[in-house]
Amino acid sequence: MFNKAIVRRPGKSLVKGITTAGLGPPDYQLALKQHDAYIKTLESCGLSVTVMEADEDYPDGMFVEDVALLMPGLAVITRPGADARRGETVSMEKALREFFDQIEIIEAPGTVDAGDIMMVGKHFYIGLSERTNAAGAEQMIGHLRQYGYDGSTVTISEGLHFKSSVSYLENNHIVVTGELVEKPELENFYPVVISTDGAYSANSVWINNSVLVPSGFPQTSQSIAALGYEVIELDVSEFQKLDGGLSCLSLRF
Ligand code: CIR
Repeated sequence: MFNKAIVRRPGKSLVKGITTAGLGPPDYQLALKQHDAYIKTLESCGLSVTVMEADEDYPDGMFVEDVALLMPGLAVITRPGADARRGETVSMEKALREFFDQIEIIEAPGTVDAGDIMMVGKHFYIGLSERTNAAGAEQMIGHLRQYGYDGSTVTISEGLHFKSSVSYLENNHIVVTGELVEKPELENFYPVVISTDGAYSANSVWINNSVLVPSGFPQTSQSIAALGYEVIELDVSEFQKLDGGLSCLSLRF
């Protein structure tokens, strides 16, 4: 169960965020509205939400999931793979000091975006991607082991992050798409397989038996509801324009 979340408001500079989506620039006012609805939804799932102010120096700053990995008793501050995002960790570390006594930090030459990390109980699957390198994953696993957790790596070649293509819904269920459908590392999970046209919805978020699913993917919603979860659809079109999904917009703990 989660009881808290941290989000950061989008700034006007979001139009300068990193993207490969080719969907045009996001609309700031609409992004704010979608972000408001996202916060309300987290609250409706029982989370107390800390809202950090926008930081105009970091156009991708609202994608807070990438800059820290949180678990009971430990926060690890990452070292984001994109240069333009590296400084996002400074304010996040400050915010997390309120909640965590134990904080570890990924150092150069390691890079980690926590969007590449999927938590399954005490085990963390770490995607090796364009953003997360082997040195970063090795440091991360070292920190995890020190605190009674463990981790393993999965090499990926499609999508921005590992969790762009797979989400853990608890109860051994995953939502999965693309190359990850066939990955031996994930073969013991019960998969909801998403076709390539619905790939964006493979980034869904389990929160206390509800699952947030991006709107516009009825097949995904139906398949997840059929497993017994309450599905909540949310429109995050403006964040999709920056390659961001539902999970990236919050840190849940
Ligand atoms: C980036 O390229 O870093 C941002 N535009 C999108 C980050 C999305 N984060 C995530 O999937 N965890």
